[in-house]
Amino acid sequence: MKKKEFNQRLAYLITKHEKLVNRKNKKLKNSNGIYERYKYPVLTADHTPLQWRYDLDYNTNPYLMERMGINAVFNAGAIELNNKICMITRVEGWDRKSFFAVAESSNGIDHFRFRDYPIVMPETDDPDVNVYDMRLILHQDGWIYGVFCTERKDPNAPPGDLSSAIAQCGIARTRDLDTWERLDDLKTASPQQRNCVLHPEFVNGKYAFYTRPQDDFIQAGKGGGIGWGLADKIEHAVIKKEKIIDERLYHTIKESKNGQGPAPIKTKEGWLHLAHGVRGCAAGLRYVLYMFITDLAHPDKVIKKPGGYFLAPQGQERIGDVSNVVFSNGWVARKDGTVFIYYGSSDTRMHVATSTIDRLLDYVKNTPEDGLRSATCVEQRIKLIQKNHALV
Ligand code: M1P
Repeated sequence: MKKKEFNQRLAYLITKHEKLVNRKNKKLKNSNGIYERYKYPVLTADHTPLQWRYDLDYNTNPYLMERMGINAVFNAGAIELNNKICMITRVEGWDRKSFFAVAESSNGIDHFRFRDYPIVMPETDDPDVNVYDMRLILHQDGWIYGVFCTERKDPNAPPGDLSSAIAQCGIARTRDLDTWERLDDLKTASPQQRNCVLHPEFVNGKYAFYTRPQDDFIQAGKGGGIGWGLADKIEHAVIKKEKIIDERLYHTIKESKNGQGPAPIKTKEGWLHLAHGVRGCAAGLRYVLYMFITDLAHPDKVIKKPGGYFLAPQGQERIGDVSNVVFSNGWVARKDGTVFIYYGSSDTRMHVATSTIDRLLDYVKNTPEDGLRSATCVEQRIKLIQKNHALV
């Protein structure tokens, strides 16, 4: 490629990238009353800076090739910091390795821009092979914690098995999202842990964790459910006793597995939780989001759990690297009561939905629980229909 052509292509790439990052998002009109969805994803692989993907030097990359492409940007933790909504995204390179990177926006629905460099996450003595799905928690102790999944090859996998992995909960802390102090991984009795989340407040003077014990990397086995346990300290966190507070259930949206989403939001009426539920079907696993609320004084006690899903993949959200998936590990409640719900779709991109604390409380308090049987569900629906017929 001639230098002139190189420069023209580079100018085109820069303009295209800036246009994408500066694109205004549009609230969709067909809301279900619980939240609003938006027309465009808030982050995609194409939002990552060109400097991360291209070698921009004509001498070493005369064809202006994408040297180190990005495959996907998804499953982001979120926090409000210095009047900005910050997401720590799971960025996955063409080489299938995930890493963390901060993207920020002033309004939370568009103009998300990545900081110049990805996060350099320190390792423990047992290096991570892959890290992903960070939950961001501003804890009562003053630190911002990043709690994430760290994955390593299963040392006991039979020869030839290059897929078996061990997932555990990595813990790191920061003040600015740039510089991180890595702590020991969480210790529990479970062979596999994913979707672990630190509760934002001390409980009985201890650090409290939501966990997801599993027998196997993919399958819950005899395990599964959203677990709960306390650790005396965060520096070398150990959970000696783990109990299930939200179990998997037959013929529900969380039949195969489930997991806590972001850290719960504190409200006057309890802790609002967002989680994901998984069921198997002929098309594979289907991931949807659901909500529940726990007691203010006892965050491990579920007081209301609406039946069914809160948000399921729709339209283009249904298609991606791992199709039929929505997954959330980040949301932000603003002082004015607005809630930004961030969710990844099909392990490919990030979206936002907006709601308010009042609406979400109404949803969790007044949506009937899962009837668990067709007959009970029809009863619930007939009650609603009769009530409506009396009105109109
Ligand atoms: O591929 C779907 C999701 O699978 C995992 O979630 P879970 O542990 O509940 O099965 C995670 O790897 C998640 O990142 C991914 O979106």
